Amino acid sequence: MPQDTLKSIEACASHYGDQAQEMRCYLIEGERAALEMDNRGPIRFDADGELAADILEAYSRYGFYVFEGVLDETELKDITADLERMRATFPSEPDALLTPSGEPALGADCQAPSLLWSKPLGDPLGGTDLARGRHQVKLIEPEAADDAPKAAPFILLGSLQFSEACLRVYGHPQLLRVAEAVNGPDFAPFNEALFIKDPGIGAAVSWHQDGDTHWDSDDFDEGIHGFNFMAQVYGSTPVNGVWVLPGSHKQGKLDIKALVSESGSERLEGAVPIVCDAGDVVICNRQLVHGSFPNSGYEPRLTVNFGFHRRSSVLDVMGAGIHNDVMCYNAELIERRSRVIGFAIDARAKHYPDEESYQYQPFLASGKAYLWDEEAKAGLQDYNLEDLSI
Ligand SMILES: O=C(O)CCC(=O)C(=O)O
Repeated sequence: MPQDTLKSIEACASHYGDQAQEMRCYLIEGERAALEMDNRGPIRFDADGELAADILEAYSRYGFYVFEGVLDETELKDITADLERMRATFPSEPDALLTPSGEPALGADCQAPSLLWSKPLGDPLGGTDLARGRHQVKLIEPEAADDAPKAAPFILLGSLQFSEACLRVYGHPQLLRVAEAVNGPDFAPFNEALFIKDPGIGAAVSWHQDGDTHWDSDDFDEGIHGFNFMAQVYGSTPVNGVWVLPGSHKQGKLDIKALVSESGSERLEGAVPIVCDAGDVVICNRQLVHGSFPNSGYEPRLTVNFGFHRRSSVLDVMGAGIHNDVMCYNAELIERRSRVIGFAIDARAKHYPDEESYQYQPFLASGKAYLWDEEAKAGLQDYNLEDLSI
């Protein structure tokens, strides 16, 4: 274990009062168990160009897989540069329209939600009715330092309208081939966000399963609510990373309060942290029980999150109303929302001219071509009003 992670584990544990020793053991033991699992390695395709069968099998078994070394240092630097540029225009406080220096803030001209905040080391979703009550328990909210800011940036929604570097990750040809392998060649978008977990203040996301609409479906199976890619810009550790309960994506909608009670604490038995180096990209089934503790350690986490669905999971389906208004996702809406895939592929092709671009089957079938230019950029404002939220 890198020395810094151990220091962060000690720092994190020290925030948990009389549970410090249990927390310390949980973090150390969790990391050990995670690194023993056989679900990590580079993205590999077989001789026929199909995603390697053992990767698909491990993803199905555990509900997540860590693709190592997908983003190189230059691409990571582009993302952090975008984040710094965005941070410079963050509102002066939650819901403010201006930056501290009085300029229009990022997202101030958007109708759709963009930057969400939390109290430092808080768990703003846990135990609330937000997101239709999917975060059933409130995690411990440790005390932040006296000099911590009053509010910590938490989630940036509709992130692709604010960051071309994130848009280019969205158009990554190998990741899109993985999306095709898992959800079929006509896969459809879900939503995109940045999870910002600054050290000493970053908020928790309490244990939950994503997915809302299909738990009782006759066609229910492990893949019906899609998956998220989680690209790690600085890496992720047991302290700041997402924890998951392997295999829980196959078990239907679970009673998380009961899991907490059986475990005797919020430290769910059998859960493991998703441990990553910078540049790794996780595929995480949305039905997997997952969550993250407040980041009371020393290392930042920035996750470029973006998900995809099977087309059959969204076509003519009434949305859940979690990421936007309730609406029916007809073919026209899905086609319009999918334009972002086209822009991302073109933005990436322009930036990496030597890379073979991904060919998205629905565009080949419709003959539609999408160019990433100033007009396209302007047209992305509020694109997340049409996230495919199931
Ligand atoms: O990144 C995190 O801490 C939480 C991510 C998450 O809950 C999600 O992607 O659904």
